[in-house]
Amino acid sequence: MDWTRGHAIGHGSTATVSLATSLQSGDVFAVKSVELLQSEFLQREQQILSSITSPFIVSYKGCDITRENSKVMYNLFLEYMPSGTLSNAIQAHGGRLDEPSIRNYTRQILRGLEYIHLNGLVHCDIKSSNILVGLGGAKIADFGCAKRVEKEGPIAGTPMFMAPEVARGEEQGFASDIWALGCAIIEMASGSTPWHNVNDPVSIIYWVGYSGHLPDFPSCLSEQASDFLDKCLRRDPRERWTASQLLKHPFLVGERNSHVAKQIQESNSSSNSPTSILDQCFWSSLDESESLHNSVPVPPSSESPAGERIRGLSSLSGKPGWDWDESWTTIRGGSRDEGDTIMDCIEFKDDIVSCRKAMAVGRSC
Ligand code: 3AM
Repeated sequence: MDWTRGHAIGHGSTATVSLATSLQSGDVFAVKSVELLQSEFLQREQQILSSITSPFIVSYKGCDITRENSKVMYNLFLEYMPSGTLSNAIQAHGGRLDEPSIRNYTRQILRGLEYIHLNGLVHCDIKSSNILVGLGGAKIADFGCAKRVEKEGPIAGTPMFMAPEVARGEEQGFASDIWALGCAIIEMASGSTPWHNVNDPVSIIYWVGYSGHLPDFPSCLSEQASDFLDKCLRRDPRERWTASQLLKHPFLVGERNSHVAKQIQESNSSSNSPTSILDQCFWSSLDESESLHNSVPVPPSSESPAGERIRGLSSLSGKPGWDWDESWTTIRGGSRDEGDTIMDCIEFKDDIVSCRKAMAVGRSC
């Protein structure tokens, strides 16, 4: 397809997004572009998007390679979503959405999640800035971290949206997307990300993975909405509801179908033998300064056994790669050579210098 690039409409963590026009049809679309040499995530997104189609997923329209200003660019064509991200929509509504809007967006995101999960895919980076809004509602976008559930892969995502099992580097499956959806509901209801009072990523990962705590539930939510959130934010992934189950929750379908939810609840509690997700060895290794009773997480000391555990996250077989902007964007793993340190993957910004120091302990930088 011949096309011309228009103005830039956004900047993601891996690419710049511009408006584009097809020279043949005059159709307007969005083009996500990055230099070919750095296009691994965009190419991964292309592979996934080109294999799926749903009204709740941003549509794939093709890809090509161009030479522009002596740079070779990889371009991914997407349907144009004129209203920007859900994050933009939250800000435009004064920092929080009302419950009917939260319900509508949640239903649309869940339909997208149900579809990709049924197709064996995990998104791995659900958050309001990766949901695009158009005239017909919300669609899931940014599949740069997505993976097939059966494939062992590196941990990816955004610290404050990470499920406990992801933060601990154990697994990243369908249930991890459901936890992230719960975090996106907190964003819609409160205008803040979960754990927003914690200001460095090491503390967040530590806290999410090992504290046993849940994010604060926004007090403005109705009982039904809070119950829905509770089904998303179970620390044990086996206790979290699936996308299909959540689509039948009374918050989305209304009270008259609440008996379906009751059945789901009963079958969940009989099929799961609840086990503590807390790692006793870890807890027994905590010293006083790392006590659970701290209201603000304390990063583990580099010398402590808990510190060892956190540092261990960086040497998992699929070690995390770190990359975020000032609004805490995405950790992406897997693109680095074996010899790289975790720190090589961080885009340094003033506010994460403390993280740089903390994560660099014991590793060459
Ligand atoms: O940089 P901001 O947040 O303003 O809205 C998306 C976001 O804008 C925009 O690109 C930025 C990074 O994701 N964007 C991404 N895909 C888009 C699409 N298909 C898009 N805008 C319109 N249509």
